[in-house]
Amino acid sequence: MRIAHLLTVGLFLQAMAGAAVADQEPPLYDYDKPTAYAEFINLKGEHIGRAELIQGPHGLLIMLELENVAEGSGFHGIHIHARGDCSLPEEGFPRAGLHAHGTNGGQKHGLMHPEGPHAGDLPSIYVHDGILRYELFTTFASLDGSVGTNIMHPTRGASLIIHENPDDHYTQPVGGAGDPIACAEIKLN
Ligand SMILES: [Cu+2]
Repeated sequence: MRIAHLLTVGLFLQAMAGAAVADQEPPLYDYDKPTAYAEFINLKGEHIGRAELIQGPHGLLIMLELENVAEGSGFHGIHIHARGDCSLPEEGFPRAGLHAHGTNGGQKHGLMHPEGPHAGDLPSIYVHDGILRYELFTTFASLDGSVGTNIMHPTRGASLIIHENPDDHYTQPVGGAGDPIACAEIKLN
């Protein structure tokens, strides 16, 4: 009887503690910074996934979730390009522009180039059987100019481009990454 009573009190206290934690749980990020999203399409114009972009106090987090990116597995270059225009997919997104760069970014392409990098340069991604789940982080670009270059040009916008080959982070103009295979216009929430 007594043990049962203690158990009941214990469960009740546990429930109260759980409720209190839930009530007081702070938001994931308790600062006022912009967020954005980007829907990827392939060269056929088909939707293949999404990126969530969150501006933090030290840089930009880019969370990628994609399927049917490419046949098989391998590394692919990915960059922030200087125009938010993924039209003409069958022509390789010619309106997405060059890599985003700015006064505080380098003038040459490549994370490993002494005169680089462009603000839009990023580490390459590895796609496994066409699928990608990955988080990228950059201090060279931001959604508001608070860290590195503001990629969200008021009229041109910006896009994320995935290339057919890996980026060697040095060769001009795109690190040998080849043609684009997917594009996503970055849109502020
Ligand atoms: Cu690129």
